[in-house]
Amino acid sequence: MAHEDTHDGEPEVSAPKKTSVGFPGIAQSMRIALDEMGPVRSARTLLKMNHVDGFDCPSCAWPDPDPEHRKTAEFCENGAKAVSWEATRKRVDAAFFAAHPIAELRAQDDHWLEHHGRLTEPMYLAPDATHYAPISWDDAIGLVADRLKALPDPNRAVFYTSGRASNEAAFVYQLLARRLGTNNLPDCSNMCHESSGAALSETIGVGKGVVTLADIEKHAALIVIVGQNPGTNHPRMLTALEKAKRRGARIVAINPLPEAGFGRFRNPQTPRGLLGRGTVLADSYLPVRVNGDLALFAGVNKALLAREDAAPGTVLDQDFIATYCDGFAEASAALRALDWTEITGQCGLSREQIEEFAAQVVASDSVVVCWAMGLTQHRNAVATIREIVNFLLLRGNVGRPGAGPSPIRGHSNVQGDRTMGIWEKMPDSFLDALQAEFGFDPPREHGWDTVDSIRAMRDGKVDVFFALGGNFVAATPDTAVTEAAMANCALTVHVATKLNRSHLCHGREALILPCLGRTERDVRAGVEQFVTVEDSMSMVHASRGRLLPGSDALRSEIAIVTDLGHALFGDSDGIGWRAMGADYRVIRKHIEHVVPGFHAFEERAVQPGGFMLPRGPHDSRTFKTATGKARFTVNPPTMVQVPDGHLLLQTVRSHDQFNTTVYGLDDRYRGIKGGRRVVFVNGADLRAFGLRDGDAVDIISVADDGERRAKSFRAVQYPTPPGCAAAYFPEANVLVPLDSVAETSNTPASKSVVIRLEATGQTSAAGTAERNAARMAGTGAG
Ligand SMILES: Nc1nc2c(c(=O)[nH]1)N[C@H]1C(S)=C(S)[C@@H](COP(=O)(O)OP(=O)(O)OC[C@H]3O[C@@H](n4cnc5c(=O)[nH]c(N)nc54)[C@H](O)[C@@H]3O)O[C@H]1N2
Ligand SMILES: Nc1nc2c(c(=O)[nH]1)N[C@H]1C(S)=C(S)[C@@H](COP(=O)(O)OP(=O)(O)OC[C@H]3O[C@@H](n4cnc5c(=O)[nH]c(N)nc54)[C@H](O)[C@@H]3O)O[C@H]1N2
Ligand SMILES: [Mo]
Repeated sequence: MAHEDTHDGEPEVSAPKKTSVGFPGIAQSMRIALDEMGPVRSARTLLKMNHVDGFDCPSCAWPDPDPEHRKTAEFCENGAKAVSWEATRKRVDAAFFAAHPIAELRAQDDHWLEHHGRLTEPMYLAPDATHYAPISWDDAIGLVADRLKALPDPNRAVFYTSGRASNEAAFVYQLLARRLGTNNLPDCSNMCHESSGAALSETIGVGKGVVTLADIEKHAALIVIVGQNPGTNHPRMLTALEKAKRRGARIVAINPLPEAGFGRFRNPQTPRGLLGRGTVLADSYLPVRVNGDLALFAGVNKALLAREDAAPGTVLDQDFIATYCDGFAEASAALRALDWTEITGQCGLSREQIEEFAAQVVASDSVVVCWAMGLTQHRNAVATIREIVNFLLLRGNVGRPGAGPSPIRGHSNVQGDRTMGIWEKMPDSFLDALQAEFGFDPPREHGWDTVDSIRAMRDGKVDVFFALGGNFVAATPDTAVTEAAMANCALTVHVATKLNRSHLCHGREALILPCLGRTERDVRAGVEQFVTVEDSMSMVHASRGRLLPGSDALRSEIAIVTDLGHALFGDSDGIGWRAMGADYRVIRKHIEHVVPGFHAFEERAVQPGGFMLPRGPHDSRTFKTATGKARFTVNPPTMVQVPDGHLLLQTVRSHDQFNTTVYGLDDRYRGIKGGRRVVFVNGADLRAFGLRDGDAVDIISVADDGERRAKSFRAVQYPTPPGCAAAYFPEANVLVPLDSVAETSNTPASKSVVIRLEATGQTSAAGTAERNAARMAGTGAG
């Protein structure tokens, strides 16, 4: 990786890859590790990843194998990148901030900002100042407390959370917000799996997945992977899929892009994988049109019903439907009435392809459906996921081994944060428990989620924006609107490990509070502490950092939040903020009392592998829905209308990024090297626009409230269905209208952006200069 040339430039393009991992993956992550950490630290750190006595990988939320089955290095290319990035020896210290005015930093791209290294001490930006300057911890915490105390209404504060916060940090953080008197707790999940949570709570009574790693590895006969790119975003899932394949399971991938992870997998953990040809993972691949999954699943369900009609008693699980479900009559009638041309027209697949998929389903005793952002970030996302629940219920594929819905979560502890109460609308049962434990009245009125927080900030309803991690302005839609919304706040505060754009799009005053990362030793009152996390499959376990902290001044997120709690409320409220900050066991005791499923938390957290939270639908076919049954629902297929001459753009991650953290400028599997401003388009569409592969284009999104432009992209001819396009997030976020959201979940529809392309008549290299100029001018085009 050429760190000297860190600016996004003219990319080199080659054919997409059909094989994942193997030696190139290891070589790539070792390059980054050596560059960031040097050899000794690299070896020490990477060997402790995902070990029973080590730290939880801060990358994705994929579960760890049983303790007995973990490899010496439970290694994954992108996990290694995430760890190296955090454990880097580079530093962004007071001298760095003195040398670089904010205006100059804002002109840099996201890769440049983060690659300068770890933040080392608290920094303060005074009103009208041009530079951040050092501030002591006491003054920083005192300042935040003063501003919060001065609020005329606690709802003028917003507390954002990114999904890397531990259970303990999340618990004290939500406690602080609610003790202050607000439920304004937006989080990254609002932009991520909120649609899954909404659909699953309504239909099966829990907002998260119910499938375990063993279901995938050992039991499922058919694994459907829809709207997910596991080779890049959950690389360890490929190992699980390989195990499933070797015992005879079948895999169907549904995706507008033929991602490398569906092809030949060369497992870096086995000689077979490294030296042999590897294992082909997906048996079939359905190139669905972007946003066409609702129609596709409605079609499969219709086909299953037709097969049952042709041979009654052979296709549906009638006993399961009769005993455990309701709504079947209405849902099946609606599906039977659907028109095939409507279905095939929407999803872009033929009736034969859909019938063939239905045949595979009927031939499989148990089916798991895994999905991620390809489903959740559309306007019809909740309806699509509800239709997938219909699909599973039809054949009783919930509540038995190898079957069920499996939303694959993103951030390593995003699921745990929700369990701990990070949600703007926690149910009364949780708030009652909080009240009983701490003796104050938590607010009951729902707070703002991410999109509503941005609207409130834009409209001048927020004075203090506080973020526990994340990169709010880069991760959220409508970059220009969000940046202006942040500037509208009186105070913006970021608890962070690395410098990012959100620290530079600040309120009138701003603070950066540098914290420990997962990899680092956390000692409080002379005693080494650990924290806990919950993975995508409801396993809760301990995580212990091993490295010396990046600077002596770093504090844990828990210490920062509990110090703020003490500064706000002192000892008078009896909550004992200081005691929680001094000994995390105190926090775990409170969690045990407040959150269901956490009995004997302390003991169970440290047992090898941790413990599993109860999953009613899977364990006992218990469905805590409005009717106490699993619910079939009616979801008429609809999709975003795309006018002639326009495409539907989805925004994706490259192989070299973690959300807004850009490790490098390559996307190896998709054949892109050295640049991120690319837009992937079907060849026929390019020709229809009079464009050729390699042309420089602007991307213009069109919405009811007007047009938005992202400048200077390179058009790349790519095997995606006609009418579809893809570009990288966060560069493309400027195109996503704030008001374009999923129904019910309010998740930004960042994978359903209606766009057109405009040739700029220049090479994309010339565009780089223009783009930098645009960023300097703060037009939000960057
Ligand atoms: N290395 C790495 N790991 C990560 C992350 C990271 O950025 N880097 N991010 C983490 C986070 S927070 C999350 S949420 C997850 C995200 O994991 P993913 O959801 O895999 O991430 P995306 O890159 O958004 O990929 C979306 C996939 O859905 C497909 N897709 C897009 N639109 C549609 C559609 O309409 N229908 C179908 N069927 N498919 C569609 C895209 O082609 C792509 O393959 O990964 C987590 N893990
Ligand atoms: N267009 C588009 N937009 C999207 C998406 C998309 O697919 N397309 N995906 C959405 C999704 S799924 C998500 S989850 C969000 C992600 O949104 P966020 O969670 O807000 O963003 P991240 O990029 O994960 O945050 C990176 C920053 O977190 C900080 N950080 C890293 N580790 C730690 C830590 O241990 N503690 C603290 N306090 N800070 C830390 C670093 O300073 C780093 O700069 O983005 C969403 N936005
Ligand atoms: Mo996410």
